[in-house]
Amino acid sequence: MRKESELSLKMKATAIAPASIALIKYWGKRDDRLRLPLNPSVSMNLSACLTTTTVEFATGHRHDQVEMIGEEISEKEIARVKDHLNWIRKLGKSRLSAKVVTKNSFPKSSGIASSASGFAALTVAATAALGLRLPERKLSTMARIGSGSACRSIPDGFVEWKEGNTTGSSFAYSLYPPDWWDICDLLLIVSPGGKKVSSTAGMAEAWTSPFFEARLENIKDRIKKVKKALKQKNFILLGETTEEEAVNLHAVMMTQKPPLFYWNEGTMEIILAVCEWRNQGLPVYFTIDAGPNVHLITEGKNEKEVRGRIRSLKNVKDAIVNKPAKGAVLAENHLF
Ligand code: 2P0
Repeated sequence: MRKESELSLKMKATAIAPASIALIKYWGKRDDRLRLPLNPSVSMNLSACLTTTTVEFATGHRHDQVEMIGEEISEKEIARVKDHLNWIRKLGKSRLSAKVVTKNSFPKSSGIASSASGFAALTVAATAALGLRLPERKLSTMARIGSGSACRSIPDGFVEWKEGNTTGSSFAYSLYPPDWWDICDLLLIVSPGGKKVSSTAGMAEAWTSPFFEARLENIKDRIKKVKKALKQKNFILLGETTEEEAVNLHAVMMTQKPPLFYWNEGTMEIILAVCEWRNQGLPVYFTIDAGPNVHLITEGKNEKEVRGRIRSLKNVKDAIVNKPAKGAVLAENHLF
């Protein structure tokens, strides 16, 4: 049999994957290379924050090429994509170089970490292009090696990432499908541009916070509460636990060495407004990832009221409305 390098081969696939909002956050690794987390996390896939990626392996490509439509991509990011392609080539026993083209549905200014949707879409497209037919669990573990949170963008809807202690046991699975509960995530943009300290770099110093050990201890209780809230569709329990978790995460970030202050005045304006709206009887809660922008969590029936109130906030530049979404899927339309 001739080797693949001697044949004229072209193998192409496209995938779409969502970013997510973590209700229980991932912050800290037990293994940096394999991206094994120190705690389990729970998230909801976001319907309006999608990455589409086309991967083509071909004998005609002399080396890996990576392009992002409408955005700059740094050398460091390209190197990370190539590393991930190497893992996938090893799995598929291939030596072919790849062309990768990717685009996000959400603006870079939204501050959403595109590594989750990006590495989930890359994993699904690249494995399919090589003809690998992998079960969801394996796709999730592969995506995790690219970026931890990417493993949560593979399954549908509301998702739990089991921390595990080996590569095979650290994967995400669907707790409930997207139509389980009409939850709305309103992503409020207060600050354009990328963040100064990446999540990868920031979480490497999590252990320097005197509160980190306590966080890992009481996160178990919060995981139970969030899962119970999802099961019972208990919105108050979901909101209170999600908000408590976000503040706990940022208390750790702010007390790391060096400290990470992701919040700005716009973040604080929203936090105080949400507390006030709740005092007035409107069930809405906030959560915040590694940046200043704020996600408001409410039920679909209150979305209109919350959207109306957002207009009074002077620091909000844009709002992206998300519903629970399915996980990564293959798509027919290639980007090239
Ligand atoms: C989360 N974050 O659970 C939390 C909330 C940031 C704050 O997952 O180093 O970009 O690539 O595994 O996946 C960001 O972590 O980090 C993250 P790497 P990743 O959504």
